[in-house]
Amino acid sequence: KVEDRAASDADAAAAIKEAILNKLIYSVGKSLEAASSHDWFVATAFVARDRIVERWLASIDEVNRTGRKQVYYLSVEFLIGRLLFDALTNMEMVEPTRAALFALGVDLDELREVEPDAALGNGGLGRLAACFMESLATLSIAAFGYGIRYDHGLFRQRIKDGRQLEYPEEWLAFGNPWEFQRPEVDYEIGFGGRIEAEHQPDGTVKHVWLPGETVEAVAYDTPIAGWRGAHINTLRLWSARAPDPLRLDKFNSGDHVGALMDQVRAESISKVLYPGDTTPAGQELRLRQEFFFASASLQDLVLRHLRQHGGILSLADKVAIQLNDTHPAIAVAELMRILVDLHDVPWRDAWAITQATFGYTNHTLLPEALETWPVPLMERLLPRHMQIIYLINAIHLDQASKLADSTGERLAAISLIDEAHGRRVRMGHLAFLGSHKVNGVSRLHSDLLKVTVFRELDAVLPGRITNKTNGVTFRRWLKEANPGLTSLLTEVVGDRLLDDARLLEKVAAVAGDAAFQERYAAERRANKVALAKLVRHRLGIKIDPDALFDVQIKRIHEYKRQILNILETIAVYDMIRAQPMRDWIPRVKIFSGKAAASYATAKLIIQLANDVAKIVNADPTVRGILKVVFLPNYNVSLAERIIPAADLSEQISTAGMEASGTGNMKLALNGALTIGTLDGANVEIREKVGADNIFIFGLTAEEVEAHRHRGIDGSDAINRSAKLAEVLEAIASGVFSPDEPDRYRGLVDILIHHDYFMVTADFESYYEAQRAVFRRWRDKRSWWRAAALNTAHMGWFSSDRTIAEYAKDIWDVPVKPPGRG
Ligand code: 26V
Repeated sequence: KVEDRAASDADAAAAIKEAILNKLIYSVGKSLEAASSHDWFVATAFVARDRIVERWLASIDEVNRTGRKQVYYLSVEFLIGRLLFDALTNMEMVEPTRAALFALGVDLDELREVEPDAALGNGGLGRLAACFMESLATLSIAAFGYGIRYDHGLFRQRIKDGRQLEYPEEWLAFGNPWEFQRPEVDYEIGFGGRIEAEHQPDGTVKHVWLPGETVEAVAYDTPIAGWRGAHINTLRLWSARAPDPLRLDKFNSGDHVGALMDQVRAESISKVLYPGDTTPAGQELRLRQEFFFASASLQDLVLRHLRQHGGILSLADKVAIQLNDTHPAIAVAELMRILVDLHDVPWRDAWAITQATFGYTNHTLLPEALETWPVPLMERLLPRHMQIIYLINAIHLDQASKLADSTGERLAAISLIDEAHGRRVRMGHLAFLGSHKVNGVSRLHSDLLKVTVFRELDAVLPGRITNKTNGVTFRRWLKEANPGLTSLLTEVVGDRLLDDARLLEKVAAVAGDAAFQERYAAERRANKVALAKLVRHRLGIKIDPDALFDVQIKRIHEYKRQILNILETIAVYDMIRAQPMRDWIPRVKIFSGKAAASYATAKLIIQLANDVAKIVNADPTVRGILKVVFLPNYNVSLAERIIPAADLSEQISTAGMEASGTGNMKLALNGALTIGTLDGANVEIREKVGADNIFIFGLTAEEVEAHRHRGIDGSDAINRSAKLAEVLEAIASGVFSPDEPDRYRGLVDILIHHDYFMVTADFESYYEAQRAVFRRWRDKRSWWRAAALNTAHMGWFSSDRTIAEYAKDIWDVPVKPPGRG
């Protein structure tokens, strides 16, 4: 048996080796001798892609034959990262490919580093979309992801003199081996122009939109393989093209630049990802992006539906569309236009189809992040859609006004038009009305939706809001990121671990076992050694793998409170200096994350972290007991290196402000203990891993609300904490910015007088929680037991579970778990 397996492994490796050589020569056009590591990467990617494509065509064929319902996931962001190991892992080719390349003198792990990250997203929302694509395929759901093929993804971050600098990102510079351009799949996207009303013989009026400008959307397809390759879906990204490549008349008259103007204007739509994160850039280009991809996606899926099923009236039976936040919400009006104007469906029927087809996921409660568009802008750019929105609104308000408890105030709150801030269209409201289900992304977040942004809509349309707690794909975030730990876990739970993540529960039985703990800790240590090497290599900072790695990795934002973490770091620094010879626990504070280019306070927080790192790391009295590291250019690939090496996971947002978090899940799964507030999915993580195995501190969402009501001055909290006062005084007086002593005075003033994010109110409680972490760390048996129990109980946070819930409760499509027949 064993010999058979070895022989077939060797056969597999030999076949892959032949295939790679073939690709290198005939598709890359290089000889063995001349090939660069990038050439080897492309050749290897092509081999994996070939195997995926075979199954892809079979999947497409099966879906066409059976005519089963299709899910469409519309998202302006897909934060994918690298794809080589996703492809190899899910096609179960990693080991034979490693052996094949080894025989060719090439190291697979070096090749892996050559691939650029596809960073077509800002943070949590975009990464969630990427995890969902993988789980959709894993569960054999017939699904398309629709988005934008940005020429440039999220900016590359460099730190110079402690400050963030942004550089353009160039993921396509060396081509993209995973995608297929589909020049024949293109649609016209209109903007502006006017509407003609044609009076029909039957007394009705037909509206014809005559756009003033058109742009073409061209499809690029990337196949997404599910676990064990059972099903392959398509990620279809749209690229903008001008209908005419150049104005020859202008060119011939000598205006060579002017000849290209229209092209530049059209193609700017898919040029670059908005790096805004949570503050809506009130930009015309952003609205153009949103309509561009929403319209292209709808035209595409309607055409596919008509080809497969003949008539438009069955759309809702065969199609489910999920709106990932409000960014594609204009699709509600666009589908109404397609149904009513282009297919002559009566308004009432069209509205029923629209609502039955769409679902809407909300990802944030931050008021500044809820998209609204000025009415004049909408009227200019999308005149017909604005008419449709007015009509939807009129019917909606008319119905609501007939309810017994209807008041003018309530009608104003549920209207699609916000009249209080200079007439703006509320895109969240449009998505809500146009959908049969609206969901938040953690239980707390979904509950809060009902009492905050959608309070009035929920009262008028009760039962529409549901919860779908986020999840992450364990193929990437456990097996690919942490192969050593995954092998150990597989020994305990069996090799169906990635088919059914709940099997991880079996680890609980051995969590207290000394021999198991030793092996668990050894895997973790190897990861920490690897991260220490990376830190040394990139920053020249030496860190001790046996120190506690305390990690905060996420976008930099005031509500995520990196500053709270920095304050605690300084408090500990002060103590070490006061009593250098106490038996301190060696700790490394690791920060990584990007700030929106226009978010001045977030950029100042980055600078503070770097300034503190510089002072602390150079202080001889500290002797390496405390190190502070800011790793530049946080992205998916860097996360894959940090997460398996983290001991402590910082999830310390102001309660009520982080919709869910997903980094919290990845870190706990890999055995980091969480220090966090009762916010987002932390609440559910505590329930699953047990209150003894997580460090919860701080105000609850309710208490934050009450506290804010009383005022947001931090003075009282500061007066009550000598430690906090001392830390703030040090920052404000320039201890960490001797070259510019006033650099952080403004930042400290915010905390003292306008502490909206409750940093001062939570400081003492956070500080105490950190001391509890230290006490636990001293008892290594207790620590590793808790870590193993975290891993054991995190199975529920697999995105397979999340997607199965969407399939059942929102999309009404069947799922087929992997690995069974
Ligand atoms: C807004 C904007 C505004 C215009 C510029 C570009 C841009 C990009 C993104 C956003 C909204 C970001 C919302 C978001 O990422 N929410 C996160 O979603 C995660 C997945 O559900 C969740 O885990 C995080 O808690 C939540 O912050």
